[in-house]
Amino acid sequence: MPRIERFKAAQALDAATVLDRDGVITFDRIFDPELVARIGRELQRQVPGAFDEGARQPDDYLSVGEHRINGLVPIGKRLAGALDLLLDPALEVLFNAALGDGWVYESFGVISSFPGATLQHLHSDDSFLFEGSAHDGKLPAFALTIAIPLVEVNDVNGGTEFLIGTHREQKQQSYSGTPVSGTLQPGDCMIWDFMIRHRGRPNNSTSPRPMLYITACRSFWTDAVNFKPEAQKLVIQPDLVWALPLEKRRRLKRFKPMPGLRTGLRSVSRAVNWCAPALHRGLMKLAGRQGSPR
Ligand SMILES: O=C(O)CCC(=O)C(=O)O
Repeated sequence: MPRIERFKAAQALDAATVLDRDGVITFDRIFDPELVARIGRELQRQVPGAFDEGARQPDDYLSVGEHRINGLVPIGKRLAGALDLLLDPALEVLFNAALGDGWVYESFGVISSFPGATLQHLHSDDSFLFEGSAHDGKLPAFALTIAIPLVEVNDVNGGTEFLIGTHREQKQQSYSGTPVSGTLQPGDCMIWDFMIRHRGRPNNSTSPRPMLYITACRSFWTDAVNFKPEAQKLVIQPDLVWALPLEKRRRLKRFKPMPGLRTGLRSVSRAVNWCAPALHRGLMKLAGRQGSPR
């Protein structure tokens, strides 16, 4: 009977080999559960809709099944701990091996199933690159999904189940084989190849089942399937990024700055420069600023 293999942080290279073979792996206790709990409390304050179906939904939220949502979450100062998760050394080793040295983060958000969520349809996280060609089902990983549970995930509140190995199969109408899943504790994380066929299981508990939901990918690829073209997929408070050493910052190079006074002023300045360059030059002179070289 296939199963989802579990690894410790120190086994990240072995995890990469199995991820390539099976399409999904679990890391046990890779993160400090107390840090994950703190992030969960802050997320509940900022995005109540990820914890209560009746509350305000996350930005750019998508319904991904009955009583099941997926939404983007900006990383501000109070969620800065999320960067410690993203930049964890074991993930760096795994993603280098699975996605190549130039890999980057593409999106950061949350996925929740609420009480009453039913079995999701079987799917891959992307449409099929090169569908109908000889390359279909033969591609190395180009994107990975990272799910970090904020509560225990078990048979009652329903984790995600996978058809092992289907990331290397051509698209089919139906699949044989028995889907497998596994329990998760806060501090664990599950990582899967975008192409593996999987689905969320029913949530038969009385509580929500939120997980941080993140995409990492090769540098040529961007997610044009799961988000609107204008979606802000990775929004971070800029000083949190600039404070990082270069080798960590490069994993976040797709980030968009959190809107604040400075970004607002910069947008107004750009608009004035575009519509009335002479006025813009005058204003910049008044403000004692040189135009910035591009
Ligand atoms: O909720 C889950 O367990 C998985 C959800 C999922 O795979 C998706 O929405 O793409």
